[in-house]
Amino acid sequence: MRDVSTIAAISTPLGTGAIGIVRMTGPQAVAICQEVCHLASGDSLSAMRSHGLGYGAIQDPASGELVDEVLVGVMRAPGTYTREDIVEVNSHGGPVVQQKILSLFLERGARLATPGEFTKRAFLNGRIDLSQAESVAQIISAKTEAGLRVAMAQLDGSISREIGELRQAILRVMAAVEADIDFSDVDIEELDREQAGGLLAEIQKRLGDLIDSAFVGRVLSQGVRTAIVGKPNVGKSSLLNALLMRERAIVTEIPGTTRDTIEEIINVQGIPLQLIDTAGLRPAADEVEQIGVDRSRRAIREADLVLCLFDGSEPEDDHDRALITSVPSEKAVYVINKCDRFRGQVPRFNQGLLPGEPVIISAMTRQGLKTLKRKIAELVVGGALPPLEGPIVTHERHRLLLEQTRDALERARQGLRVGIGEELIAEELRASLGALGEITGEEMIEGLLDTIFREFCIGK
Ligand SMILES: Nc1nc2c(ncn2[C@@H]2O[C@H](COP(=O)(O)OP(=O)(O)OP(=O)(O)O)[C@@H](O)[C@H]2O)c(=O)[nH]1
Ligand SMILES: [Mg+2]
Repeated sequence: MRDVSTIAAISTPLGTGAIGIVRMTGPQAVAICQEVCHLASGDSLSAMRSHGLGYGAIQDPASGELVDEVLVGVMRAPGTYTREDIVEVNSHGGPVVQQKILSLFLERGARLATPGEFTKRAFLNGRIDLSQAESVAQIISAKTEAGLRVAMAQLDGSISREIGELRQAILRVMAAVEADIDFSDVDIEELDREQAGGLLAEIQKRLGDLIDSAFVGRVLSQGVRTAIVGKPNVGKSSLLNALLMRERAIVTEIPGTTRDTIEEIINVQGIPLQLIDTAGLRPAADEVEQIGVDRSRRAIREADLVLCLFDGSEPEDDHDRALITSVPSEKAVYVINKCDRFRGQVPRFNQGLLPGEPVIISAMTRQGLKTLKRKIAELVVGGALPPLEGPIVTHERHRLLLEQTRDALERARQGLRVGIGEELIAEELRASLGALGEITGEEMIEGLLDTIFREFCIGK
């Protein structure tokens, strides 16, 4: 059922800023705003030209009190973000001012928007499909230019178009196996079973490419979780600071300085790394340190990449050996620090213990950091990001549905090959269409929208 309420929210971040925007969408948006907004021109808000800006003031009708001087934008349906009437009030960016304007709207019948509800309406009113709506949250949270480009392409319909073409192709196969279905809306020529099987294999190949793109997509949109681990005092926090190029974490000569994990994002050759500095791994001296050590262990488990740090100016000990065995070598980068202390000589730390070639650095003098970054990029994407051509899947939800589609098509193809009944094949094909439809939102399952839009910020 169509929601005809009018909703409002503060759309700019809470806090102080030069300008703040309170936004309202729905059939009553203009009427509600008109009750509290007076244009300097003396015109009424409803007389304003669509997509124009008016200068005026917001006044509380109950007290007569002037709330703020504002610029008001009126955008009329259907050529708007939500395809409904939208009013945007640009006020001074103080939280009290914005809250007051919002309250005036709510008192007059608007409802506070839930997270992502403006975008949800854009979807429900048919302006964009679900995959495009999901890209909006991604544009907002993009961490690198490449991540932004991929999210923008998705908003522009890169995924929607690919899904549309795959859908048409599956429908052609369906027509071949299920002769009495009415496919008058699809432009199809007759296929025999063998051709249908060939077409299915082609579709599966395209699905495979899409599924493969999900790795790069995830890297770009979420970043690579990269934990820096090692025993106390090897220079983990110093390395975090050196990579960030600012003094983010406390560094001292006292072992056990870092007690909680610290997370920051850096950009390494276009790849966003979510760096996590951890508490030094050793038998903890107290409860606080123990919690820190537990968190470090969790960081190792959850990380995509682990920088295992050692102090090259000291011989290895049991803590170093324990670390080497506790990190799976596929996701480990071995780093020997403090090379300024053994300049020109071999480190005292025995490199022979390591399952892979270490990078030798000094977090203090920054020596070796470029090599370390290059090694990280190599491990994550084989050196450089692949060219971002064609649609790239960035959502885990989409990847899982694409896999479901591919599996259903595989069963259909096998069915065609061994000659099972048409109904069974048609059923698999329908399942594959259903999974594709869930990506774009043509096919809706209970609770799906709530899960998706919960991730959004309020006011978007
Ligand atoms: N000479 C030299 N000293 C370093 C280098 N990196 C770190 N240090 C020193 O080593 C000490 C420990 O550095 P931290 O970065 O706090 O070490 P950590 O691994 O974070 O230690 P915890 O948080 O206690 O686990 C400090 O005195 C740093 O100045 C380096 O490359 N060369
Ligand atoms: Mg530290």
